[in-house]
Amino acid sequence: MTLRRRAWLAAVVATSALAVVPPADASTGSIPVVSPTPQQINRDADDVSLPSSVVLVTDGTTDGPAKDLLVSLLKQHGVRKISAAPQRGFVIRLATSGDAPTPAEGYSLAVRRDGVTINGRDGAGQYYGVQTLRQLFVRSGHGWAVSGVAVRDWPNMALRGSIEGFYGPPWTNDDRVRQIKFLGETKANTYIYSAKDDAYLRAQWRDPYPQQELDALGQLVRTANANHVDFTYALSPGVSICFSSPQDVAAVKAKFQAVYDLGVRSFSLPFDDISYTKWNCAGDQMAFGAPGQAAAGKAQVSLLNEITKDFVKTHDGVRPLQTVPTEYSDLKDSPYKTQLRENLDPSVVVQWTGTAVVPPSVTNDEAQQVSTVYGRKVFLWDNYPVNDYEQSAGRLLLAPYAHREAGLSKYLNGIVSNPMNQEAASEVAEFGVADFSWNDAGYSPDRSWPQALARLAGGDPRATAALKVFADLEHLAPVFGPTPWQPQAPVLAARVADFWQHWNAGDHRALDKLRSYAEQIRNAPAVIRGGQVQSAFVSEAGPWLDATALWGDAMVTRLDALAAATRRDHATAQRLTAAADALVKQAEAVKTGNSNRWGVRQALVGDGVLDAFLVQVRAETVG
Ligand code: LTM
Repeated sequence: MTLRRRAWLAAVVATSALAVVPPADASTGSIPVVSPTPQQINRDADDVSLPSSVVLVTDGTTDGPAKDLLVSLLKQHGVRKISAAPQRGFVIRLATSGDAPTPAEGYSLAVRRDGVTINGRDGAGQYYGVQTLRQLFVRSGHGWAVSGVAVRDWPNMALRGSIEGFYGPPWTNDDRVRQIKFLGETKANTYIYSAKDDAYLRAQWRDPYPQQELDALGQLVRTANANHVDFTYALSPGVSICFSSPQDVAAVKAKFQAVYDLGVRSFSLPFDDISYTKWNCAGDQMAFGAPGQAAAGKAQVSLLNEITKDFVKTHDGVRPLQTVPTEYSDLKDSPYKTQLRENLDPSVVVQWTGTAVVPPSVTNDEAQQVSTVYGRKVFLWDNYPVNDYEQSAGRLLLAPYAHREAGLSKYLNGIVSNPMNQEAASEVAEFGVADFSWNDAGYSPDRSWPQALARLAGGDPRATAALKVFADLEHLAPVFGPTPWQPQAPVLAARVADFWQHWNAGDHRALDKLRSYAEQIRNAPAVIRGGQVQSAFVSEAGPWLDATALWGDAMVTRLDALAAATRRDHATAQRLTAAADALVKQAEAVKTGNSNRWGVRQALVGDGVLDAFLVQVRAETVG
């Protein structure tokens, strides 16, 4: 075993109970970690040294963003000269080819002694082949080598990514640029721009954009195109539209045209969270009948079909229109859904959130049922890790993406995650969404989640370990009801249970063991802040990190008080108990800042587990 692998294994064993796939190791010939999990990856040969001079062979089919990414990766890995002229040497080929796997966006990648060949089914396939190559570089002496693997890979779902669809402060454009680059890196191809509190998308949907806003949108669209991400423009006119008004239909088209001119080629008309049992104008009653579910279905279908006929199909390169129906979170058939099933243009893509707005799981059986109800495969709007509802107030949602059944790709044409108002923190769950939607059969939350944390930590092992401790304390995933779909702090809860079991059996060595984990909690924020962790995450998580340091300190102090009481040093036990009480007060006083729809709240950390444990230890100490 190499020193590097031994050090890595030691770090994993010390910090996590989860199974993790080890990084590439040149000497053992193991298969490197590639995310999303490839469909097929084989170790074909030894690692191949990357020389400082390479030949790059391209042709008319070579994709621009794929080539740009490739060139920058080669430069980052010590290549100083890239020549185009056909000659001998280390040759890298990048093109569209019939040798690539057949599914759209598929690619093959082969590493040989004399070079690397990336064949894409299309431009996106080439780009994803290069994203895989990015993960194949391994250190070799003072230089770099490429893992000797052969990959054949393709996505199981056509649409993968995120929908900025939450209430509360929308992301900044810097957040969006970071998000779009993240999506490209994780082979996700969809960003839906649908922030609820962006006035131009919903409350004032008819208003044209001022030039400054258009310029900012244009920058995002260019970033998306450079990262193979479809910037999907989602206009929500349902709050005030008069469906039968030619002026309102023209206003929708004008809004779409303005962003089409910026390069947008993907559009959505969401109708979620509106009243569909009243009309916004008298004309709709004449055109569609008395207000009600069926009439609402008719009116929405008429707009969606008109925009498909007279915008989507008349504009070059525009992808099928998307919508979110007003009934988006159940399986029951209804007069509304009947209208959509029977009359909606078959090309229109319909979104669905599962059996609830925030479902505890998504199964094949449910997805099959809903695809029957809507008469088409559906596109999952997954309300995780969004934190804009009451039960999520005060929380960062950092648990793995889980409880989605392998096999969903048969019934879903895609998944987009609705993230938190905190962009960088959302990337933890979104990483899993990208992994699952690429290869649902090969997905494992236990493998994907540590990879997401390691990525956030910039590959820094100490910071990754600290992030695991921190994320465990932000693990609770709520639903709209009282029972969360993922529990709070499972690692801490298991350690606490183990502690009491031993303590109650008279084994006082348990205290030291738990104290060292309490120290990890106390120290995690400083390690995260001092390591290579993405700076946007560190700033978004600021209040939760502050609170974690205080809760960790309180836990260490409480355990020290218990130790003092056990050796009958009551004065010390009392002093430390008072000190821990003060730390708990300070921890409870840390607020989130006004970053969500729910405003300023307590920044919750391990709630229900850590605080409850501290109460129990206090009782054990002072009687
Ligand atoms: O989920 C949908 C389709 N619509 C809204 C979202 O905008 C919101 O972020 C989530 C979570 O609160 N709930 C919704 O109903």
